[in-house]
Amino acid sequence: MKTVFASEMTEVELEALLKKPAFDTVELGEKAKARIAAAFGEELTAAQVVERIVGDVRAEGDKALLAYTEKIDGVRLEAQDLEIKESEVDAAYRQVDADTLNSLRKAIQNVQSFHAEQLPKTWLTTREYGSMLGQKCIPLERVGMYVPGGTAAYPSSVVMNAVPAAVAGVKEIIMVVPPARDGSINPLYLIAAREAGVTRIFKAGGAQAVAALAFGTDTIPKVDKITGPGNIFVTLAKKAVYGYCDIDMLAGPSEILIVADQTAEPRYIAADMLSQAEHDVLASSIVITDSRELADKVRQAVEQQLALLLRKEIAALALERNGLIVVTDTLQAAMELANLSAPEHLEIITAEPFRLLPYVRHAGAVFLGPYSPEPLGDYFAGPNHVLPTGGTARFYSVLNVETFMKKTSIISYTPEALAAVSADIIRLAEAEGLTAHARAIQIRS
Ligand code: HSO
Ligand code: ZN
Repeated sequence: MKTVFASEMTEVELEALLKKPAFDTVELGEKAKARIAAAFGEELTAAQVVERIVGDVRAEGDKALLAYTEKIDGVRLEAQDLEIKESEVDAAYRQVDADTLNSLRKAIQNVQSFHAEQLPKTWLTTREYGSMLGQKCIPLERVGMYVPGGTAAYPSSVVMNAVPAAVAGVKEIIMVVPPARDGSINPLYLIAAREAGVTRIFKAGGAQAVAALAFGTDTIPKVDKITGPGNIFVTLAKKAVYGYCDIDMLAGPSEILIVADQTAEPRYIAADMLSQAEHDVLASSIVITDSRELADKVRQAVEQQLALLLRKEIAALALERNGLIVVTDTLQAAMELANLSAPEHLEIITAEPFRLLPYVRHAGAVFLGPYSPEPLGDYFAGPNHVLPTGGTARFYSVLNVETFMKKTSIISYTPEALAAVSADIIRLAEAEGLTAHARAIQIRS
């Protein structure tokens, strides 16, 4: 993990350190390359793999989906095995202990009540001569949520995707999840799905599952929007199907950036950095502080705590690659650099964190004060943990209820209201050379 002094660096150097590489420039690991070569019989880039899979599933539906599930996930299924049955979900409940179920239900409650506050209102106002204008908020009818398998299997993400959709009023919430090599699905996934309001679950993963949701197959229904994070293949597939359906965002590896001053507890900062580093070898953990002393203590604390972790290899590699401590002259300068990075999670652990809140311009979620650690938001507080990464917090929002809704405008004029504006409309229509438009107004006068 590097420590740098902002005052000794040029803006360009700081930018290079803090800005994240684009989601599609991620280099495939040797293992992934070997798996591609084995599955396709030739070396292909991630983009080429996705193009092939999406094209095949679009053209051949279930047949291609099942073929890729066998080829890539190593699981041989028939079309009738794709959907998880109610009895399988019932069985999952017998595999999970009561305390875990209880904690999950409390978390869902919190996520529900937070998202209920976000419900947008349909409105109608009266204007001149009794005309009315308004906006109707309508839930999407059917959405698909992608849930990753492998080491990134998070039942909490099922909750974070499904609950806002359910609160929005989406009738059909379809979940896709890649099966493990033995064809099984993590029981907590199934329980989280039922508890959070998922209506159907299919065993399918990767780009093939995204394509199946976007275009529909005989078994998997076509959805209006696909949400949820996944690996590079899933992300590229979402980008490829955008326009056939909507998508939430293009997500990359997890990130945390902590702005702290000398009053912060270094052990807390180290723990929070590690909480993101353990997600992925590509995760990034950054501290920006105006205290050189704190910077040194954080570094020591990270080393001490790293050894205790189950996933220490992953966390160590992530910190080696993307761990960073930046020392600035002032906290204001620290906030400027935080905005430059536009992190997924921004923690502010200073004497008066709320004083820095007005400086936040780009961040997925902000955690204020020493008792608001990032995992509180990952699991429990209520706000969503599906957040923009890779600097995309400049333009994407956190997943929310409106992600699952659309808006339709409402216009209703009376004869008097239309008469009062007819001349203006006719003039504008004629200026565009659209006489039929002009006539549609004239004919009513
Ligand atoms: N921090 C992750 C979400 C997560 N953490 C799920 C634990 N489980 C991305 O926001
Ligand atoms: Zn997390």
